[in-house]
Amino acid sequence: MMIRVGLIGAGVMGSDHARILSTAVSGVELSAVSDPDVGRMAKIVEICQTARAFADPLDLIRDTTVDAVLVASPDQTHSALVLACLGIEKPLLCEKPLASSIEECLKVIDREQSLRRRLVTVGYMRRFDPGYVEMKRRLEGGELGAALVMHCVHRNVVAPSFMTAPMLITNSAVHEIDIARFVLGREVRRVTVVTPRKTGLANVQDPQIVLLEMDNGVIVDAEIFVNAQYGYDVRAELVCEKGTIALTPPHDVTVAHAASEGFAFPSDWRPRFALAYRAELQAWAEALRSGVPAGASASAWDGYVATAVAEAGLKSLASGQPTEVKLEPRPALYD
Ligand code: ISE
Repeated sequence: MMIRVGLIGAGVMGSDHARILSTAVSGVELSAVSDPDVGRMAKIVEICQTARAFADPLDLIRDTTVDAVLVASPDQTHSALVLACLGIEKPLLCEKPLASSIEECLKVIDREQSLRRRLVTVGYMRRFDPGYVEMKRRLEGGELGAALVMHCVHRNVVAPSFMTAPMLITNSAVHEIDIARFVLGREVRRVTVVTPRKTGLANVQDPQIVLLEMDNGVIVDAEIFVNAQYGYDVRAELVCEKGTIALTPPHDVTVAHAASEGFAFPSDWRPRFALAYRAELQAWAEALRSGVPAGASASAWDGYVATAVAEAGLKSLASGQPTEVKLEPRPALYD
């Protein structure tokens, strides 16, 4: 039997998820959609005719034809929708970030713990990107020795007009925070945000360098540059004792033309992480069927940690000082 998914949010990510769910993921069908914009909802129903439109997302969550919920609405709405799902014990995948504050994340964790089972998955999709998966595998294989430094680059073409300086951390750098924890298998103990000369092509402080000090001394430096103009470009190189492991920019062909040779950068994260989004949603579909969360996927705990590290980053951005990360004890549910 198909698992019926209700989608909340039909913007950039929501409509991409709808497309992937209805064309590339087995075992699920999109049965409902909710978005304040009626036109956007209609577009989803057009491409996915099994979906019924709901004006109120809470009605969608409660509807008995919805077995699981995919939350892809604006960041500040996430935690209330997640709590509404947990209130009736409905499993969900919430786009990153889980919530906008540590307190809201902890409410989700408390609620999930009281249910004694994991119903929340957070959409940190890079955990399913073949490059990062291979980086983690090679590190754990041990042939390169211990990890020492991780260099990361996160560049967007142009940021939307509502992007503020703190959002470079809460909206973009959270991916670097999550993937560094995932690949290295360690927690972040201190964050420092350094602000280089600002680009003249944006009004906010852009770029920013986010330095993460892991609890075993590994340093992660992440350049976050959301108005880089030339293309969507995510890089990572892990420097180990006996060698390095670097992502190769994914592209199908290299074109030689007009005295140069190269490949095109995508314009945003959807094509760059297409395989990751698809694998993440397929893993979620299988987890919904089996009731066992996918090993690689981010839990509510991972969502909380990313937000806690990001909050330390915000303090460092404001003060210019290194800022300690203080985490709550990890509940057994997330072991
Ligand atoms: C966006 O919200 C995403 O999640 C993308 O993956 C990220 O690269 C981008 O910087 C964010 O704004």
